[in-house]
Amino acid sequence: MDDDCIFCKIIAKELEADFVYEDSEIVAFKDIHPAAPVHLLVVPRKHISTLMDLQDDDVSLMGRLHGVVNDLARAFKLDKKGFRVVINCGKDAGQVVYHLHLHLMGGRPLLRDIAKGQGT
Ligand code: DGP
Repeated sequence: MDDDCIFCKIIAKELEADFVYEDSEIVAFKDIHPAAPVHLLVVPRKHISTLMDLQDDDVSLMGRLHGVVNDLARAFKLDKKGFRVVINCGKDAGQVVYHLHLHLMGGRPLLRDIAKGQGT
C-alpha cells in the first residue's frame, strides 16, 4: 500500500467508494466523476503506478483485470450494445490517479470526446 495513494485508501476502506466487485486481487467501484451512465474503475489491490510499471509477473493480473471487465460489462448489461475500456498512462494521457486502473464506460453511444475516460 502507498500511503499517499487515494485508490490504496479506497481499497483499504479508509475512504468510501461505491464498490461493485471485490476479490483477493481486484476491486471495482463507480467513478466519482462518471463520463457515461455506467463508469466503473477496475483496480488491482496491488499498487502499480502506471501501465509502464508493470512487472513480468503482473501479466496474469492484467489478464484477470480484463476478465473482471468482461464480467462487469455483462452484469451492467453493456455486453450487447458495447462499451469502452480505457487505461490512461502518464501526464499526456491525463492520468490523475497514479494507481493503475481500467475505466469501463458504457450505457450510451460514446463519442470521441470522452475517449480519455474522464469528465462529463
Ligand atoms: P485517470 O487517472 O485520469 O485515469 O482517472 C482517474 C479517475 O478516478 C477519474 O475519472 C476520477 C476518479 N476518481 C478520482 N478520485 C476518486 C475517488 O476518490 N473516488 C472515486 N470513486 N473515483 C475517483
